Amino acid sequence: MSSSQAKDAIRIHDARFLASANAVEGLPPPGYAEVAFAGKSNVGKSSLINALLSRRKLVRTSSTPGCTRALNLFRVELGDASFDFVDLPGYGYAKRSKSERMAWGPMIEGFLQHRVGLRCVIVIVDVRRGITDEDRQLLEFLEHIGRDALLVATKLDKLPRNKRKPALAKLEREAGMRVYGFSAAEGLGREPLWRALLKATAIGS
Ligand SMILES: Nc1nc2c(ncn2[C@@H]2O[C@H](COP(=O)(O)OP(=O)(O)OP(=O)(O)O)[C@@H](O)[C@H]2O)c(=O)[nH]1
Ligand SMILES: [Mg+2]
Repeated sequence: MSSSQAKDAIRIHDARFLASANAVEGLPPPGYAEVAFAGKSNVGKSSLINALLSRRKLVRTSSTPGCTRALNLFRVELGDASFDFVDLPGYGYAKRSKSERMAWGPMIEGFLQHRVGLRCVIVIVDVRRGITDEDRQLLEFLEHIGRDALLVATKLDKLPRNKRKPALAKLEREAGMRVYGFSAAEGLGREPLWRALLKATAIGS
């Protein structure tokens, strides 16, 4: 990393767990601009949050799908801006009841539709699996309700280096929008995603 990159790197002053709830009504009132992380179960949402925050274990992760079951709120402080990050339960988890599996569930839908502090939704897919029907439904739903979305393809480290760019380009064609490559395991893509996030929430330059 060059010295100018190091100087510009996003540094987290503080990141801490704030609250957990099973419905929007159970969350504290919005404090700062909120960024939510959504995606299929086990895709790597919680790991991505830890990587963005440079914390190894702030958010609980697991190789067993269905690890995150509630809406979990984390307060994030940069030098000159604060955010609340919301880790959402994954959708498409086969062991849940049928009604829960139908789409992404009433809890997530309620949050996405009604949470007034929400500024941006990060939709996460597995770079090896691409965009599923549910991911597409979610992106269409977000567009329909006027929410800004950023699409992230994670687990990039699972692909050989020469397959990464073509896989991201293919995903961009399929999605019709920019795709941010990421790897929580290798810390790839952290800075570009932070920049996009700051822009989408209109905080920072
Ligand atoms: N190799 C690799 N593994 C990852 C990456 N991100 C997550 N994982 C692994 O994938 C599994 C699921 O990660 P989580 O972050 O718990 O996924 P999640 O989307 O929060 O899962 P749910 O809360 O169950 O919906 C864990 O075993 C992680 O270690 C990545 O970038 N690379
Ligand atoms: Mg999780």
